[in-house]
Amino acid sequence: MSEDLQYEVLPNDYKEYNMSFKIIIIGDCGVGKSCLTLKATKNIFNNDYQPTIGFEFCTFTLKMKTKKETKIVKCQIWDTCGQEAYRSLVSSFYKNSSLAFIVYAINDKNSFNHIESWLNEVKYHNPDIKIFLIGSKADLDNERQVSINEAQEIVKEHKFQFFMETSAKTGFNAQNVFIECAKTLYLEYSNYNNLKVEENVNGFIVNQPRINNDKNSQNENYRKKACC
Ligand SMILES: Nc1nc2c(ncn2[C@@H]2O[C@H](COP(=O)(O)OP(=O)(O)OP(=O)(O)O)[C@@H](O)[C@H]2O)c(=O)[nH]1
Ligand SMILES: [Mg+2]
Repeated sequence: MSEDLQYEVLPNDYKEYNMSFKIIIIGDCGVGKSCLTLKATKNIFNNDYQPTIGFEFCTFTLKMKTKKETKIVKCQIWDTCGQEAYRSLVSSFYKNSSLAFIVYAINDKNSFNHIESWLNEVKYHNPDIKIFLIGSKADLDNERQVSINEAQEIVKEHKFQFFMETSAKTGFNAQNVFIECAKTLYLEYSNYNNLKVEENVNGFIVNQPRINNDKNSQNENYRKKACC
């Protein structure tokens, strides 16, 4: 199915969708979570640091086309603040998210060393969540403190779904990580089509589907979580 998958990024204000997923963006203060989101969704980059207070919300919508079907996939993106003081507020978002971006900056070894603590926190609240690792500020290669090899090792060790370096400043891979995220979730949950979930104009919401080995209970769980 993935070979024949084509996609088109839709405008920000596109309202309709068939599938909607919650994505949470976490990582230390100042690693560039908000800038990455802003670049990918609005093509804006700001050099000034304006720390996020609590969280910010935006969307990224893609039209997915295969030989079999066309579906609109909406990612609801929760861009969180890295400040310790807001940890308990942020953790309340983990539970209903399908995928998390853990972001570190390639020129900040500390932010890389904290990946495991972010991972433990998110997995504690949501063991089934998928994780993308993002190495931000790739334009600052001359200040690099984290090699691609080091990042790939941690990806292998923790079985993260995906890893990519990005730059909000140059736009390098900024949209690509969100496209990859929408594709990953679409491909995983398009397999549930045989459940014949009724769809209306707003589509259905796939909210933290749980994966387990029992196919029947997996399907049953999905039925409960899908709503029209
Ligand atoms: N050179 C460079 N600077 C960046 C990049 N992304 C972000 N920055 C800068 O890094 C600083 C912090 O960026 P933010 O996106 O606000 O960081 P954040 O992770 O959202 O921070 P909190 O909201 O406090 O958790 C800002 O001064 C940005 O201009 C990048 O890709 N390249
Ligand atoms: Mg921010």
